[in-house]
Amino acid sequence: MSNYHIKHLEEYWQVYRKSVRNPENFWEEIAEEHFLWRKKWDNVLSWDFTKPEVKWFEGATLNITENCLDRHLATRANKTAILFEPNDPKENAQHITYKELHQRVATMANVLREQGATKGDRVCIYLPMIPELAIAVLACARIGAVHSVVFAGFSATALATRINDCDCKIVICSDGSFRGSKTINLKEIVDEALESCPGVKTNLVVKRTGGEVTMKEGRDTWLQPLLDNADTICKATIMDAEDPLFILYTSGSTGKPKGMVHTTGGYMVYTAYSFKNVFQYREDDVYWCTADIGWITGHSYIVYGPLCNGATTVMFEGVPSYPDFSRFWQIVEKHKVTQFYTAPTAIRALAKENLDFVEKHDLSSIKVLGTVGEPINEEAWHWYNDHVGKKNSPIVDTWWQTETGGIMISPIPYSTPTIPTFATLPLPGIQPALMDENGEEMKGNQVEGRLCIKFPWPSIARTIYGNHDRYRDTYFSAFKNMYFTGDGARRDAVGYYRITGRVDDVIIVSGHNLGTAPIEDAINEHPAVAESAIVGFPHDIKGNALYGYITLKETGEDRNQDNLRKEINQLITDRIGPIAKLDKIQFTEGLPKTRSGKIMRRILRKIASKDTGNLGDTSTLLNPEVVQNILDNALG
Ligand code: 6R9
Repeated sequence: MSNYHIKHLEEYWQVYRKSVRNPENFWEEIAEEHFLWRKKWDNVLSWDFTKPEVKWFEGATLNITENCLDRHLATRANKTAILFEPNDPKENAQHITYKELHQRVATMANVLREQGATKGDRVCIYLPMIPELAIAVLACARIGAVHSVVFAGFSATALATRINDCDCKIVICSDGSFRGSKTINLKEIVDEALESCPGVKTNLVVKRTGGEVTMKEGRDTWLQPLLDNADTICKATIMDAEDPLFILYTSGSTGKPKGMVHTTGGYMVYTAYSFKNVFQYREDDVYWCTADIGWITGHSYIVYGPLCNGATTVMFEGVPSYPDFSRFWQIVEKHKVTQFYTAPTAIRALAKENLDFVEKHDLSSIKVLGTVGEPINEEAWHWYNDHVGKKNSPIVDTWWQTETGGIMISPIPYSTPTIPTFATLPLPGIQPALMDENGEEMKGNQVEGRLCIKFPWPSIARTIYGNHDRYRDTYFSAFKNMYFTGDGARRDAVGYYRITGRVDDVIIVSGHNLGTAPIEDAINEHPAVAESAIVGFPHDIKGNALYGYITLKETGEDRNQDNLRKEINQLITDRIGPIAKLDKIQFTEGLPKTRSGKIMRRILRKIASKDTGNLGDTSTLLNPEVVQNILDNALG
């Protein structure tokens, strides 16, 4: 069908206009022709952004793994589904065919069933980037259990919070993980987390590193012996289109992480459709997304989107710098990767290294390059375009969010002209709006405002687990009848979108969303700390890094500031993870506050960014004198 695979700009516009004129018809046609449903829907869409409530394909039943696996068996049984590239280049890559993947998923699903998991139960997955991670995700989906994958770089405290928030009874983890030259004892982190998770009855452990672990009697079980004894056929549990498929946590600007809930039917249709179009995926391609499955990018564009299309999807366990900075390019050459999807922070890190690392590899297989996670700066864009794409492969700058489930604004390669730093045009079915400060939509071009979406799309998250009020307050209350993204954007003279960055207290560091509040909470736990405020400042590689302004309690005792800095960063590492560590810590006499007691982050942001020419009016502050003191002692 023509509107599944867009081939030129004219066609894009035709499809786009159709998708906006009649969204229900548009998505119904796609859902009908390209997926396997056990039963078709009674109603394509019902929605109300004030409640908010969105339902796609109501009444339909399906199992997403039948779409990712079973239906490919007739034509693609021996095609590689997952191409696993280990951390150590000396270890062999694994080509897992659709037939084998189908079997391994079924086997793991049977183990989960034996352990008592049933439809609707939450299962926490804390695994490195090894095949078992994708298999565990799909095994949950097979039996209708809701997976909650927690990125295996999160600390024990962060893991425990996520396990408890959605009340997981089963955890799947590994003994350890390999990352570059390091071996990390993940099991130890899980043990610590589970001390504060009384609800967890079963912890299934995958053996990866062979490192020493302690197994807690009655709770911890090695997975492999269970797999060896399980049946390799597993009947899929039939799910309603609106049954939850997974929960994935994302940072908010305040409070605890938000467990975004995605449902089955709409998520499947949208991720498969967007995957095929944004990457112009063709049958013999080898597609590689370097994200971790612990993030939404990995869920949608390593696992579900590619597998729904019968694609070969690469899973890489390691890091771009090991054994040296040519690792990515060596893998591209080795497996003849055709689509390569990564984050600006990785591009910037690689661009800093000797060009030789890129140039010594044959990258001619590449047809499409992608970026995601944060705004890409012009320099990084050009480096990617010149040295990886050889000016010959379009770059898709894909803007989207954990909450949106799939890519929202992106060029269609070989159709949409690309412009550095522009995500360009909305995908079919996506209706963006830019809002001004008075809550009015800004029509026409050459405008800049807050980015909202005014009509539901199939993969929008349906709620925050256990807190629908927070879902409404966060996304649907800033602007009437709109989904508010938290980002700012500009629409240029021809209608292309450029994302300008977050307009709330979320800071994106190396592509990871970090809320300021949880980091400040961690810092404030330190007995010497009175108060703290975190802001982002531009960083060559990470995009943003964190700058902390910290006031200490007046105890009369003189603490060594370097030791304090170390202790504070250790606290952050323990509570959240090393990704949230502060690059700079300035001890201050006070924090600038408004008369209502709110910290004026705007001023702190400017000082951290060395943009001190115009701090704006500080005279209305409660304590204007602290500003000069902070300026005098600002860190270079
Ligand atoms: C997919 C993902 C979402 C936030 C989002 C925005 C930023 C993502 C971007 C981008 C500019 C892009 N973001 N892609 N900003 N250009 N191409 O990253 O999800 O981790 O939830 O982050 O990331 O600020 O609001 P998530």
